[in-house]
Amino acid sequence: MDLPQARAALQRARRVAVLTGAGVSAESGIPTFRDPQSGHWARFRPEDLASPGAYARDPGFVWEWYAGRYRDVLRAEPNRGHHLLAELERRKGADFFLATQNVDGLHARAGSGTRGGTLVELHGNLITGRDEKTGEVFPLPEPDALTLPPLSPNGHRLRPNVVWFGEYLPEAALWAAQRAFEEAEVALIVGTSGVVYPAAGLALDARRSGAVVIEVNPEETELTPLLSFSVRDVASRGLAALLE
Ligand code: BJW
Repeated sequence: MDLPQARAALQRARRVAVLTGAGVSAESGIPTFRDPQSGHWARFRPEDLASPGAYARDPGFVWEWYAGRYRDVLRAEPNRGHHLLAELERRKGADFFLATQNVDGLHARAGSGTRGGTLVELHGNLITGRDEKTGEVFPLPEPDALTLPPLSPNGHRLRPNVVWFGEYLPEAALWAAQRAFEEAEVALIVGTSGVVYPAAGLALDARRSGAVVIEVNPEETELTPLLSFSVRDVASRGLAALLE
């Protein structure tokens, strides 16, 4: 498959499913996880921060990291890649499904999920916290008013409302995504290294069900050999090449 064929398949498709990862937000200035220079995991070990064990050992340290990232994402703006995906949703309507692994809320701020299709956050988000005892989700106070650890209106401690290693993804979101990727005619896999499961498995579900699966990523990934076609470019330009 070549670029004109990939573009034509996307244009023709009624049902489109998209999986995004940290690379989509790189052009908004948000670090990815696994970039060897600027990625989060270049500075920290995942098990020291993004795991239930780390939080149990040192909730203050873990909260400091999440509060800093919360501040950073509120200062960031959605980029052209986010906006192009919102535009694709407008074109496809109810048959458009976007599953993001990102916790930065930038797809929602670009309008995804409000143009007739569906947006799900597979790994939660940075702008809410979850009551440690009841599981209820609450918006976090503005960064300037945030004291750590934040407390829920019930007086219990809030934990970051994200999915750590070894934790289950939100069930309804994952099921809806699995169904959308199995039913999609075209799936786009944008800005993810494709190493974290079950999210990465969505690309494989779609491929197994016969979809055309197109990757947009400046680098080769673990998924590349299994997909139909790869646009080797950053999200903004790669998506523009497919959509415009
Ligand atoms: C650009 C770009 C530009 C740069 N434009 N692109 C099956 C097989 C093997 C392991 C497992 C398995 N099933 C489950 C597991 C275990 C584990 C896992 O997958 N481990 C692997 C790493 C080995 N998964 C889990 O634990 C999951 N839970 C689960 O499976 O529950 C069931 C269970 C329960 C109990 C026991 C066992 C199973 C949960 C995973 C949660 C992941 N959480 C994190 C942190 C979220 C909170 C936070 O933000 O702090 O999610 S980890 C981190 O990785 C984050 C991301 O969402 C996720 C994916 O990363 P992403 O987005 O792909 O970023 P990068 O940095 O990896 O890649 C960026 C890409 O962008 C690169 O390719 C660049 O080239 C590209 N790029 N600039 C476009 N401008």
